[in-house]
Formats: sequence, C-alpha cells, structure tokens
Amino acid sequence: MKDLSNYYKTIESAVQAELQAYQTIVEPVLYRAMEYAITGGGKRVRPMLMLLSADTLNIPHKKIIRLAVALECIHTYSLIHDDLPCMDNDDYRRGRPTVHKVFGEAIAVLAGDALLNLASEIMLDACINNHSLISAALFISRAAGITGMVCGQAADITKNRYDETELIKMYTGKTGALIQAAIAVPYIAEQNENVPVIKELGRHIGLVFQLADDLLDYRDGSDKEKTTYVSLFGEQKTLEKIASFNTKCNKFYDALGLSQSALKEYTEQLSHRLS
Ligand code: GRG
Repeated sequence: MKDLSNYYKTIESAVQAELQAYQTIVEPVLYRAMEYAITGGGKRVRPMLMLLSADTLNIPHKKIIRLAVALECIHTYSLIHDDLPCMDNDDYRRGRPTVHKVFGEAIAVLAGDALLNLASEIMLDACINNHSLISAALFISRAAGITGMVCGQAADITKNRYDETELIKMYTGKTGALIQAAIAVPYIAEQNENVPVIKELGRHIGLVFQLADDLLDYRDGSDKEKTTYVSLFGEQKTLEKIASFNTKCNKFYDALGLSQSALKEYTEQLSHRLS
C-alpha cells in the first residue's frame, strides 16, 4: 500500500490554511463550531480520492487542493446538518458530541451554512486564479445541490418504502454524488476524454462506500432501524451487491488503465472495511 502520510499532511494544512484565514474575522463561537466540525477526526476520504485521482493524470496537487478542501467543507456541513434533531437527531459523531450538542442548534445550522458558503468562496477564488477549474467547480456545486446530495437527503428523510432502484438512486445522491465529484474533478479540470468513464467509476465507488457503511452500522447496531439496503434486502444480498459493484469498478479501472493505481488500492480499502 502506498504511503499516504504526506497526502494527509497536505490535506490537513490546506484545510487549516483556508479556515485560519477567517479566524480573526468570524464571530468566535461560529469559528469554534466550524473548526470543531472540520478538525474532528474525519477520514478525509473525499480530498484523498481527489488527490489520488489527480495522480493518475500527473496533475500537481497544488492545482486542485483548494477544490479538495472545498469538497471537505461541503461534506462537513452535510454531517453537521444531518446530525440535527430535525434530521437524524444524533448526539455523537466520530466518538464526540455532535456540533449542536456542543454549540446549540442555531450555531450548528449556521456553522453548516458557513462551511457551505466557504466552499463556494474557495472554489470561486481558485477559479479566478485558474480558469480551467471552472467546470470542475460547477460539477462539485451540482453534486452538493438539488440534483445531488440535497436531493438524496430529501428522499432519505421523507420516504420509507423503496424498491431497489429507488434506494440506489437515493444513495447515488446522498452519498455518491460527492464521492463521484472527488474522483471526477481532476478529469473534468483537464477535459480528459475519459470523463464519462471516471464518472461511472466514481458513482459505483460511492455506492460501495454507502453499502459498506450500511453493513457496518447494521453489524454494530447503530442503524437505528433506518431503511437501508441491509434492512430491505438482508446482509447476504448487500454483500453480493457490493461484490457486483466492485466487479464493475474493476472494469472501469481496466478501461482507464488504472488497475495498478494507488487510487484503486485506496478505494478497495473502502469496501475491505467489512472483512
Ligand atoms: C444535510 C444536505 C444534507 C445531506 C446529508 C452526508 C449525508 C447527507 C448524510 C450522512 C448519512 C451517512 C452517515 C451516510 C453514510 C455515508 C457517509 C456520508 C458517511 C460519512 O462519511 P465519512 O465516513 O465521514 O467519510 P468522516 O467522519 O470520515 O468524515
């Protein structure tokens, strides 16, 4: 396995740099809530995927790191809002009290809003300096919005009955869209001919990630009787679905000439969390 410690360092220092630029300007409690959320021990899956995808095209990390941070800001906002009493009503995340438990609901809503807006500021500023990033930034915004994550979340909190196609569609929005964006952004920025293939790869990796998460929640009893792939179709069928998505991912990797890549190695770990 490739040593990714420098990648983590790059991501952490880029996150800190974007945040600290606002430290003396922002209302202190809002800053503390944003910092609490974004430095709370997340795995940095999305920025890591973006850097590893960039490697496959020899794109310097410097070129896309601000988009990777923006994506992590969006992911962090989504977790803050997802934990709120009006959504999933979770008291703990990553083994710590959730943002609204520490700072109150109003500040949690605002910290999420602030991180989403910060993501836009970062992306627009990056695009001013490098116009070739515009389409990639637009792709991230769409992934986060009404055709992506927000749409999936709305389906998740309003629907209880799904057939398999509807559930996969909801997952594609709620979880898959940001993961797809992470992987596709470097290819979009380069206007690479393989954009359609990398998008399909990203979509399937997002689905594997969500199904693996469902299984882990089911096994440790934290699924709170939610409607998930496991609750609807059982553990065995979920494992088979993951295997079938992984087979498709391997075909996409082959088509892209990336069957020996660190990107593949890393994404395989996302489903190997199960074994
Ligand atoms: C509030 C608009 C809005 C959307 C929320 C992210 C999300 C949509 C819901 C979270 C539900 C959930 C836990 C889904 C499982 C997949 C997932 C997104 C897990 C959390 O991502 P990780 O594992 O988190 O990358 P860390 O903590 O490592 O950053």
